[in-house]
Amino acid sequence: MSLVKRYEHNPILTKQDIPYEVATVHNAGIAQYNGRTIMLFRSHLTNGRSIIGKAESEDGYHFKVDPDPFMVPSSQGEFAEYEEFGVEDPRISYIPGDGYLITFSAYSRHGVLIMLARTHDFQTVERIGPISQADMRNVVIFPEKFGDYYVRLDRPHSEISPWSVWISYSKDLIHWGNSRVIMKPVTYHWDEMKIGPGATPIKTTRGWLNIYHGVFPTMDGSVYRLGVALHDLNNPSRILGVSDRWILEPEDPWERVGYVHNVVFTCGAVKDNDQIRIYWGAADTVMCVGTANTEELVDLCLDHPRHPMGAK
Ligand code: BMA
Repeated sequence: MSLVKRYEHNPILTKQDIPYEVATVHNAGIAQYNGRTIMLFRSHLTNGRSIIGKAESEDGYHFKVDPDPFMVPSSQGEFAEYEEFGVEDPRISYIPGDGYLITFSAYSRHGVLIMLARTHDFQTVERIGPISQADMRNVVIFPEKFGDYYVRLDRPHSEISPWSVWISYSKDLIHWGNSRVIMKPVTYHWDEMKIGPGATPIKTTRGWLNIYHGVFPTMDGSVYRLGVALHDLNNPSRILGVSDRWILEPEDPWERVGYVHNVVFTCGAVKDNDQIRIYWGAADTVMCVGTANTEELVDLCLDHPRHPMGAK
């Protein structure tokens, strides 16, 4: 049984839809803006480095792509040194009063770190600056403040393994701290190699739903799947349950074969009545979408849990 119902016309965006030359279209951040669904997708250029494009849709399934990229690596100014090798995997969080906050991975000779940018209209975008040291990836900010604090999920990309999900706090979006690890892979489990935050967390009546990715190493390379965890509404460092089973794995031909085989990877999902529309990059090559019932995902976290910290 698949909890995520794939859209029958997947993939919804491929390089053929892009008006400029790219090799891939994947790992898109998603937001609702003025009643439309905005997609900020990553594309590899034909030199292997990544940029971020923008597409928008009235129904969440049919997207129209902007004629020009939305963000390319800065070529001048104080951040150019950190974006030289590309910008990847954006996540978007709308916080009333703050606008649309975009976290993305910036690659350079100094490693990978997280940059924060902001837009109010998806026409112009302002870089706020780096919000981590190297090496860090997959940072996603909760779309609400907790008291005086912004809260984010982190994934240090370090020598220390297995790579796990951390949480950090900030009063001003720039200086983050009080960091701690809250969720780890489970040995000989579908996510045993590494896990990382995926979509911007979605608020439900029973907790924040965190759709994350988990990786399993095989003789044929790594398999990226999606799982779900539920975080306490008032204290997101407290995990109420992590589902023992995955919710999505590579099955369709374009999920199994592509730039990187056997990958489903999400950076964004949105509420759609009682459903969640989940968007995922497939095989690092195309974008797909599917829906899942919100309450079913929450039940899964609570009814079939595994230990958040990886204990057996
Ligand atoms: C991860 C990141 C993602 C990518 C995935 C599969 O480490 O690089 O951007 O989708 O690998 O290649």
